[in-house]
Amino acid sequence: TLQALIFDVDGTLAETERDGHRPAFNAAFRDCGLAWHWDEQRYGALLAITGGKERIRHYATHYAPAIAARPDFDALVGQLHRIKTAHYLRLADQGQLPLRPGIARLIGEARQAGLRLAIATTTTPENVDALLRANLGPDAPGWFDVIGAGDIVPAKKPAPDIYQWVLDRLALPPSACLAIEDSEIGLKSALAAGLRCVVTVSEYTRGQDFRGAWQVLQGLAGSSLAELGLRSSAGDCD
Ligand code: XBP
Ligand code: MG
Repeated sequence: TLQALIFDVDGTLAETERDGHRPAFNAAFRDCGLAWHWDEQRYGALLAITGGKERIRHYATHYAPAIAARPDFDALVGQLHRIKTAHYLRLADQGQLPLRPGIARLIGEARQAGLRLAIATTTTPENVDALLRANLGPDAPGWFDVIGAGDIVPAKKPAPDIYQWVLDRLALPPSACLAIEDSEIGLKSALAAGLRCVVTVSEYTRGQDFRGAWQVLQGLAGSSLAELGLRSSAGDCD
């Protein structure tokens, strides 16, 4: 039986990428005097690299090799990412990153039903905290038994490590949990950890390969908890 829901954050709880992370990265580049700008399309391609520091590092290596070769490059990546996080936190605190439709209701339903809640994300822990507080109130982070985020595991999604870390701390087998993800990379991570995974497709993940998903939905606005946990997807019946 279902005992816990494990949520991804970016793209799943909220559409944070295009108008949250992306402008925060661009503001950090500007603050550091770099003439880099990630437009919506470029950013979509860069989402293949999970983790903000990893994404900056990848971009510099390919498009600004002279900067990537500097002896202080690691320090620069760290600095850019700290500044980026500060910009993202400001956007979240200002309420500019609303939850996707149905998310608040689903979390409420799950709590009412006595399900445990957890988070498994590649983003920075402060970002998760700020997003939950801004949208659900100051107590919301405490509703989650386990928040697995950022660099707590070295291998980010699509590696299963973050889900395994969360499962360990929940002390539950994957069969007792349901993962909720928006991307192929996130789905792969959940599946590799042995989890069932519902996909709620987001603006940057339309058209990705969701084979293996328990269900693929365009959003969670119309889905009750019972439907999510119990109904198997049409894809499974092929
Ligand atoms: C989202 C990501 C993150 C954010 C950036 O993955 O790839 O890297 O874009 O976050 P998920 P940081 O949907 O699995 O959370 O800059 O804080 O790393
Ligand atoms: Mg995601």
